[in-house]
Amino acid sequence: MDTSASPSPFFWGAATASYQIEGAVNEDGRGVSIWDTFAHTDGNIYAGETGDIATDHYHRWRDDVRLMSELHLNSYRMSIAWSRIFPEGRGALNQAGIDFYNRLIDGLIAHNITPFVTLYHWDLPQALQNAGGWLNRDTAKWFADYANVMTQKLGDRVKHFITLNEPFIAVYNGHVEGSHAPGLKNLNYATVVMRHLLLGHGLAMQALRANVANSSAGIAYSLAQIDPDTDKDDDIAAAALGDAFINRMALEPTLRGEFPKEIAHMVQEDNTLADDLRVMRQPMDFIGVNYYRHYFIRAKQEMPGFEVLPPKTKDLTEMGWESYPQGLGQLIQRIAKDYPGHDIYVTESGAAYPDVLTETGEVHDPRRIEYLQEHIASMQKAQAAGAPVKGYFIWSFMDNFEWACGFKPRFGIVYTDFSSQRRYVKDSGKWYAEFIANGAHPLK
Ligand code: IFM
Repeated sequence: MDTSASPSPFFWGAATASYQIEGAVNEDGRGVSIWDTFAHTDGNIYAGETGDIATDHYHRWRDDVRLMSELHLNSYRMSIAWSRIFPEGRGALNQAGIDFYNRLIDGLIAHNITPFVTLYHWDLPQALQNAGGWLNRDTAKWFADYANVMTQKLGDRVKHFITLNEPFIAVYNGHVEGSHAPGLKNLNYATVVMRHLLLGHGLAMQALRANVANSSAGIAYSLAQIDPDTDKDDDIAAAALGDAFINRMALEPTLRGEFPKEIAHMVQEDNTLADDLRVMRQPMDFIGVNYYRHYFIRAKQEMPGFEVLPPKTKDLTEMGWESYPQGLGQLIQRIAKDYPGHDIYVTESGAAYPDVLTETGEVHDPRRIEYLQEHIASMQKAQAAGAPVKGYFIWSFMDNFEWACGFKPRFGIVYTDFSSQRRYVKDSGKWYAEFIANGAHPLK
């Protein structure tokens, strides 16, 4: 727990994840992850792209950190590739992996950039998938072992840890819909995988607390603003069920020690459930909000009993997602009210738009600037209303490998030319830098 007396600054940062930026998949002893396997399987990724090279951050991190500092970021959210540390997921430790992250973290600190380290951003070592992946309860224990090592190694300099990134997306995209690694498709897997991920979180938190003095830790939840399609009773009930499935399946066990009542029937009742829930509910310092989506939901007969409708507006990002800034403020206020006693970080917020690099090396992205301004304004309003928001991280620092969509959607405030690997600061990056440098005053 953070017991230091001096108040923290507001964290203005940007976020990335290991598989999306690092590349160097065969270097310095890194083991294979489920994303290597999934991306190298025909038909899984747009245009057959992979993260083999990604943004080559593994080799270019020094320049990237310098650029973050030039953009006045005071914080940076990054993730660790588990298979660089344990190539087989467990067992023999790969010191070269630790060395890489040590150098990166020292580089960030030398530039006065506070690292926020995510331990799991979806790149499970393939060897553990071969043993059942998150369907295997032991994976929770292996995750805790890995978290134990990482927090021992980094905890003298890193205080902010995020155990899991978006557990619901790992569950749904990876194990129900199959659009993400490991590509499984079974609704019955949802609560099994969630249970093991959250058990892993709880065990990892215990290790982290033992290893890191003055730690500040939490989860980055994927949270959507959800509204019923109509005011009919069955749509209202379906929206509550959708909210239980999409938002609260990860929130409630970790913050209240129970699965939401609407989906309790999907959870296997066995003699370890009560103990597992106790472990999942570890005291957390902050709740991370990754916010991108606004869903209208209506009732549906078939499982899971609700249906998410297509967006009702034409103003969509390149991902086909509605820009709905007021949803961020609504969610923040709801989280502050329903789960009091935690700081709140917007651990991801941002948008993909089809950017064009001009011949003079500029990228004019007014829609992204507008998106960011509106979302920051919405967050600031929630803060002014009393919500304890302490940081905002743009997704993403630079254009990178957007999972099944490959390199097509560009989320960065820095443009990546994937053929030369040169970086170009977009207008949105310049705007963010100026906004921070001028004191980050409330936006309208
Ligand atoms: O790129 C992802 C990130 O890895 C997790 N949150 C959503 C982003 C945009 O899809």
